Amino acid sequence: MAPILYHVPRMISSPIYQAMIYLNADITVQTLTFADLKTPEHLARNPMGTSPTLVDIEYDISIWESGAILSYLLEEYDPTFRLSPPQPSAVGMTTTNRKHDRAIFLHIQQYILATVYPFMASLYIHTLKSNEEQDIEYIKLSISKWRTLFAPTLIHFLGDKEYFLGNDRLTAVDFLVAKPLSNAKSMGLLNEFPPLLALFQRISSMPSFAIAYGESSTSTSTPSSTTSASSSPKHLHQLSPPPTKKLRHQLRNETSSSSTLTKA
Ligand SMILES: N[C@@H](CCC(=O)N[C@@H](CS)C(=O)NCC(=O)O)C(=O)O
Repeated sequence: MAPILYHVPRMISSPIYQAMIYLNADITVQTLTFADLKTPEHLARNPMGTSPTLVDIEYDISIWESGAILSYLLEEYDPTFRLSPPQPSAVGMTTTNRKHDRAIFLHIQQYILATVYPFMASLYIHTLKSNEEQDIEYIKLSISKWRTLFAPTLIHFLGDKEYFLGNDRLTAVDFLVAKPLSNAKSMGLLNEFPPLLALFQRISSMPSFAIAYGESSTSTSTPSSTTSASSSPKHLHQLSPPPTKKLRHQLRNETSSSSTLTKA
């Protein structure tokens, strides 16, 4: 039985789901609502009551930290390193560049998941409160930190490249950063940083983004629906509603262009 990724659209499970769609990974995605996260059923899987959670009954696995889930899924479903640089210890992988790329990848992954995303998510959630409940000083300070520290640091990592690891070198950290960048965009804080805006546009224009973030008419935004990260025909019938012909075509292009990237 395929592992199940418990997912809430637009949350930090979304970039993981997007990466799995890109890899055409054979996993099942169970879409939950926020309320579902606090049910006894979900709390039994994940005592924190959060998204994402990954369950693989066959191996007695129930894990619920996004960094661990992403790393685990990449190890399982990206054996040819399409979305992450190989571990330097992998057979035949000993060059200095490979060590450098792997270290940079891990560093950016951790920076996004442990530092940028929690900061951005709490600011964003705070701005959804009523005016009376908002702490204006907290908002001002956070916006200033975004402008002077977080955004410039991400731009420093990106340099003048298309993606963090290089031009034509999309990796999972580019998917990850789209989550905090989408919050920044919603708050009107992204357009002033053109390199980040351009990266966000590259990721959010992919058909897999609409599915993973629940923005497509073909998405799994229906509460508690089950779908698959794989777009292969054997799974299409599981999608509810099924992808349109156009989206199926776009997804096929995305996964086949990802194969091309692998070979580059
Ligand atoms: N450190 C966890 C945090 C997960 C987390 O807080 N997820 C949010 C969605 S982005 C959530 O489930 N919030 C619901 C809640 O905290 O009640 C991770 O990175 O997976």
